[in-house]
Amino acid sequence: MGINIEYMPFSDVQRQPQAWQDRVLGVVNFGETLPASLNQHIPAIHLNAPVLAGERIACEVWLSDSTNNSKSNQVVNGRQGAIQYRTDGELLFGVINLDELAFSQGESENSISPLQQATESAYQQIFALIDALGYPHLYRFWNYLADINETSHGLERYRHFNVGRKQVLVSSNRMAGNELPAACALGLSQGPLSIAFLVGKTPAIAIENPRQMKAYDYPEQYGPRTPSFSRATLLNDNEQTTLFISGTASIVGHETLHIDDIAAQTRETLANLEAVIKEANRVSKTELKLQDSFLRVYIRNEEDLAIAQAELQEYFKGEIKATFVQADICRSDLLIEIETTIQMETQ
Ligand code: 3EB
Repeated sequence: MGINIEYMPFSDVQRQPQAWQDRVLGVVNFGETLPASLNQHIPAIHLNAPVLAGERIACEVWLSDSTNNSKSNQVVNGRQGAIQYRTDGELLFGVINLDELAFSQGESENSISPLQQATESAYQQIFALIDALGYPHLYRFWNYLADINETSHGLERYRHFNVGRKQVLVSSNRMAGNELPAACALGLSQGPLSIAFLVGKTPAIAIENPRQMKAYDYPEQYGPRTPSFSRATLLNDNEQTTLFISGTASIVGHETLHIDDIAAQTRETLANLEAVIKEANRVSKTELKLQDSFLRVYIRNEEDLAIAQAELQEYFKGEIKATFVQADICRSDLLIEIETTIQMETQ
């Protein structure tokens, strides 16, 4: 068993042979134009965000690894409520899109915000599904919502999202221990609450970053409920180690460093990525490297692109494999956030 990740233009997904498409668990795609119809059974989230560079690899495809036939891994399609998913006997990839408007009925001054309700509904549906199907372990969650830094109902929308997410994690007993997934949470200019998730039957190991406070321990200045995610999760099987690294930014301890300085935020983010990889290697006795991995780089302001690219070129000393996407980072003083997944074969 295992998992493969491929990066390509979305239009190439449909051009792949049927046998390849049958192995796809799910798709995370960026771009301003909604692609024409995909194989309707493939779970996909399309994030309506401008791709500033790296368009040719803006679609991330998660595949069930068929090279290992120690277990039968027929990919099966499913739908439950608003969730569309695929499973392969070991992994489950799902997507859910919820329109906040559906939660705005009967709204009053002191009612729970539609975004918090939508978040609770999404996470409740996800956990009900994965617990019922027996894929209870959380590896990686992608969260996208409109206007993440705007205030409504007296609170920043990212914080409404955090309240809803944590509420459901607590009530499903997932805040105890180190069960939290790697994650990202980004703001787009419009669109529904869109969540993709990768979960499975085997427990993952939660990895924290020694340079950073655990996000779920952040002080209250960042909101009434803490952001519930691990800095990374590590998944081991016999053949393969996969490190899912959360959105990583210029935060040391709990504080944002280098306000208004894109170059310095980029360097600090790279230092944080190095630190979390080093910690994962220490824990799992692996030699995972940032070099050669595919990066997704979220940039708040398009005009910062060239400086961020220059810093990354300097660090990687050569061609970088990165998709740069314009999106709002969940703290308004963060200008850049980088996420990646690193894999290596274990002999
Ligand atoms: C941070 O380190 C930056 O709320 O799921 C990064 C990754 C961030 C995931 C989330 C937030 C999330 O706090 C923001």
